[in-house]
Amino acid sequence: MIQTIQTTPYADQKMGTAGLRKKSKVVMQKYYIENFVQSIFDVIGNLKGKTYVLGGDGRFYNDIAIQKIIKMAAANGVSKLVIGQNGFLSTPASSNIILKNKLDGGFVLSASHNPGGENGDFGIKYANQSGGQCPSSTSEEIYKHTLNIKEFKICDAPDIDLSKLGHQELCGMEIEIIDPVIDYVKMMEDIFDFNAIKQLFAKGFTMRFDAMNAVTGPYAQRIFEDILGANKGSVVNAIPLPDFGGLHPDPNLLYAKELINLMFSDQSPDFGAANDGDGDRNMILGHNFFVTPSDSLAILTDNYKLIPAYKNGIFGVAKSAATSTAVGRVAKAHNIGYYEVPTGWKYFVNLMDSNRITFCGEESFGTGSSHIREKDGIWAVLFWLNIIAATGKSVEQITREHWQKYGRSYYMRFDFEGISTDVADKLMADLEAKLPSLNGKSFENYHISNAAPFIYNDPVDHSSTKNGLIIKFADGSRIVYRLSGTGSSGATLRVYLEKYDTKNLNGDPLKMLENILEIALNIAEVQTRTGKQHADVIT
Ligand code: G16
Repeated sequence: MIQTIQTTPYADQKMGTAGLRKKSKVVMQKYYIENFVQSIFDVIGNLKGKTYVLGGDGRFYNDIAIQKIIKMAAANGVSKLVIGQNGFLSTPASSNIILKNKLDGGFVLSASHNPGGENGDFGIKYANQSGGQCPSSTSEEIYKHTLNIKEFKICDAPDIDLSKLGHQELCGMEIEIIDPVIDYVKMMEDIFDFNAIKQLFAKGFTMRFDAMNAVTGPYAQRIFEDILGANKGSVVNAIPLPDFGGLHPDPNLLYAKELINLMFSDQSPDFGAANDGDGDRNMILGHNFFVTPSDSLAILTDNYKLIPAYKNGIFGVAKSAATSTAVGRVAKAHNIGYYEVPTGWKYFVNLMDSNRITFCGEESFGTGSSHIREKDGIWAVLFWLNIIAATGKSVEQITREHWQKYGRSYYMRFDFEGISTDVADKLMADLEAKLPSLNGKSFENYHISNAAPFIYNDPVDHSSTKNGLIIKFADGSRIVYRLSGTGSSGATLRVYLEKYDTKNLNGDPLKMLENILEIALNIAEVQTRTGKQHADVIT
């Protein structure tokens, strides 16, 4: 039943910030998935005795890709696959299953927050035994392999019935179909004070969780409504759909419109949150109030003692370089380790594995802890609910008190999308060449104290990674430039701005950052080079 089929390479199977992300139609090309997956199996090698997790966010083409991967895993000698029922598994749930059962890795079929559907995006994230995505050195090896691939192995058999829980067998490989939610719920119960949160809801506290027609709907309904007692209907857009019902499943101010409109209205519940396609991103809202992901990381870290799993102490905390420096001040106050890494959750994994950090987060709506090796959307929501239950304070009160204590990092990100790759690469290369000449220069009242590429030297594996360009000002303000690594075509320039203030805590972020924005756009010649006068997305 095992067939070896001849194929020819594709030149574009390079993983980005988080796995391979492509237009669905690209992935639907003949043997596209097969080439990529065979390359992973070939690079891992020696698959006998190995067990992998498999699942996804249910987006378009998941059903086809998952059957291909099952049959290829069997043909390549994998011993066992653990698969989420009907092919569903959120990224955090998958990481948990790998870690808890000490498995060899896994595959999540998702392009995360990117839209789905035949005209949307598709993706594959490959995790190794750490429960986190493979390091860049491995993805580079896999990419090289894809460029020379000549054949793949596949088991010639009918499709597996993914709706049936329990054990099956294919070409000598064991398959276990599991409930995707049970283990994840148990893990959350072990971390947070569910009784306190239950009492909060029992007293009439209201919330709205927008699952954006993506994978977290079933997890959120089980946890928030069934277990914690939030009103029925608190979780909306709860059924995962192949095209996310036309939504862009990115929990931010632009794409989670329905939730934003509600939270900024008179009908607002006490608390609002959204997750992305595969359940690793989160957005936190209060009545008329938005918490930036950078502030959220700082606030969660500052309140770790309120959470049962962390109350006895945490290691350190880490953030991506582009994320605001707010959490750095908290780390200093608590005298815990503090690390800055390149954008990409995989860079946190070594720090967690070596007990250097417990918490980590990114400006791109990602927060998490060492309970798994991926960011975790529902974890962040539960953390906020636990703080609210323990303090009796609102989201706005908690955040404002945090600013009183530590000062406020005004922070925004401006994305210039759909730029040609050549233009974007040249903009970054020219800017990098210009950085040394900017050191010591002043723009209006802003004095540049340091302008340099961000270079990360991993303290564990000693690898070195360059990611983005940073301009620091004497008053603590910062500009960070990066090209996104999660797009499926063209390039996206991200310009991240931060201004720290200890006195004016109630300003409008756009107003507070308008001078730095102008400086940032001028220095990099963004408008003339991209032809865009304004950012396409502002978060
Ligand atoms: C992925 C990574 C994150 C990263 C984000 C944005 O998230 O896991 O670590 O911050 O992409 O990356 P970029 O700025 O390169 O587009 P996700 O949720 O898409 O898997």
